[in-house]
Order: sequence, then structure tokens, then C-alpha cells
Amino acid sequence: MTAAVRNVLTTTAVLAVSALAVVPMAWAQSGDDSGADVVVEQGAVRDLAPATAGPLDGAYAVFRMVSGDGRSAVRLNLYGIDRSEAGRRFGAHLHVGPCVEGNGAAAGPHYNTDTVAGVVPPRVDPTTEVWLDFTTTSGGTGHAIAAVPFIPQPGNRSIVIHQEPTDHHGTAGPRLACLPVSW
Ligand SMILES: [Cu+2]
Repeated sequence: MTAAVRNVLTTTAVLAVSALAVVPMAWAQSGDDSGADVVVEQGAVRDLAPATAGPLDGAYAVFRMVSGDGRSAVRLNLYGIDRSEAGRRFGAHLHVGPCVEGNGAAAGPHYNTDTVAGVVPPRVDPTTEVWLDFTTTSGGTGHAIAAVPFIPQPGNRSIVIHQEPTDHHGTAGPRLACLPVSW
């Protein structure tokens, strides 16, 4: 990891840490995973819009989730994004369903802890869902970190990357690519 990346993550962590999940965030930053459950998934992203050339074609993603004590810290790093997209912000979230090439619908809706708990209506915000929006750097990378006050239940799930940033309703436009994540 470069010093620049580390600084971005540290800055983000300082901003996020005041609200919740101090311990999981420390785990995510330090790599000290004692007492926590850790999930790491990585690979080339799968194309959900194969009919058209897109900025994430050929990109590589690394997902890391550290959970414990009813909380989770999640980190998403992307590499190989089209560098001409520097400065562009993409929405990204944990979705309930699997990541299937060419089939964005297979990923289903966002993972929402209220929905899982049967809360009606569910709150839709960064405390009930895992939102991982990132801004593309000049080097074609993207980095996001989220801390949530829940532990997502096991399953074959997806990180879905969308065409637009996430709005306050939790929507982010068409699905461009995904990374399979399972635990
Ligand atoms: Cu999404």
C-alpha cells in the first residue's frame, strides 16, 4: 500500500470513527484481527453491462470485512479503473445476492439489516446498509471504507458498483460490475 493510499484511509477513518465501530475500524486499519472474524475476497470484477465498454472493464477489486461485537468494518480497494475517469465517483454497496457476469439483477437488493430483522419500513442509510462509494484517482484506483453497527449474515453475496454516486435514497443508477463475496 502506498503512503498516499494509507493517508486517504486514515483520514476517512478519523471522520467515520466518531460515530461508531471504533474497534472494528482499528482492526481494519491495523491488520490486527485478534478476536475478530475476517473475510477477504479479491479478483477481477465481473461485468454487469457487457454490451458496452465501461470504465471498470478489467478492474480488480479487494474486499475485506472485519466483524466482531456486533459491528463490522468493510474496506473496498479497486485497481485498474480507466484513468480517464479520474475524479469520477461511483456508488458501491453490499447486495444480498450473488455476482453473476452479465446479470445485474441476480445480485438482488442491498443487504439491509432492518430488512433482515423484519423492520417495516426499513431504514435505508449507511448504518443499515454497507455503502462503499469511491472516487477514482488519477492512478485508476478507488478506495472506500465503511463501519456499520451490524454483522451481515452469511451467504453468497456481491459488492455491486454502480454508474452514479449513491443518493440519500440509496440508489446509484445502473449496475456496472460486481465482485463475489461469500462467508
Ligand atoms: Cu448497489
